[in-house]
Amino acid sequence: MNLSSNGVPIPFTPELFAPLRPSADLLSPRDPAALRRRLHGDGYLYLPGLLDRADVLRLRGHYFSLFPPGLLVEGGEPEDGVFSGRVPEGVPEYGVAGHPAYAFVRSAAFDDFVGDPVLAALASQLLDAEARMLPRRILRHFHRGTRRASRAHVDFDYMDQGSPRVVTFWIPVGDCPPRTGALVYLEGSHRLPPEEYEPLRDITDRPGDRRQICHDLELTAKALGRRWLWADFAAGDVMVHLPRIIHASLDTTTDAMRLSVDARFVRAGDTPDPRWLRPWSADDGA
Ligand SMILES: O=C(O)CCC(=O)C(=O)O
Repeated sequence: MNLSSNGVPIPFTPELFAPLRPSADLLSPRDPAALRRRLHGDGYLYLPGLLDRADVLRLRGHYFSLFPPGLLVEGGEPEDGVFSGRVPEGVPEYGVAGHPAYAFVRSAAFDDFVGDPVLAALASQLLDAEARMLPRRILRHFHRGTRRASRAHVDFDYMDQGSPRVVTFWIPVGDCPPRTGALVYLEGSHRLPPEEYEPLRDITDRPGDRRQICHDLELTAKALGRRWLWADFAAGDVMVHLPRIIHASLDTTTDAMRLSVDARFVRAGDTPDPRWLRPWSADDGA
């Protein structure tokens, strides 16, 4: 498997990669205390099939149907989201006002999807208190040819003006194997003191942004002596992670486009980072 992130190749070897541990067995029967223990032990919960696959694919189709003709391969169904190889002319920059993603995260269809009571109930169990979803919910859409992905980072560095008691739900909106641009997690990295990865921030393809850790995933794994945990995500799967686990995404190299949502919950009684109280747009600076 040829993998890269932000154009930097990373060999798919047992030295650098290992599978994520699935935790769906803790859902039925539901064992909230065991789920919390697993989340804090591993830094993440991988929950295959938590959502209804058909609902997820419907949302995928809804998003891709908002584009002018030309984005999808000729005769392709929006639910499949197969890229034609070109973005139609006139589509504004990704995620800003006028781009379909901007209206989409403000739409009733999106609200209904992320408002699924299954997600809120799980968030409350994991936070051990009534949970509140933060309004800044991010839609990420990548297609082949861009060599763009999320650099290694921890969520807390983007939301450090509020309660650190946050859980992130990452939801692939469509099947998302590694080559479609899946998320990968650095094993056990939620336990690392930030000073340990601080030096990696100097090795960056984006000088001036100290929030990301590194764009080179092989270097990050070797420097920190840990493997990247991966899965062959399918529509319906959900990842939950803690705000201090290092994660990143791989480049999309398949014809199928990568679409995902990330939504974050805090305890209803906690004070969240104020930058997360408005709907997302790609140019909001948060
Ligand atoms: O989807 C991605 O590429 C990044 C998502 C992410 O960092 C998150 O959900 O916290």
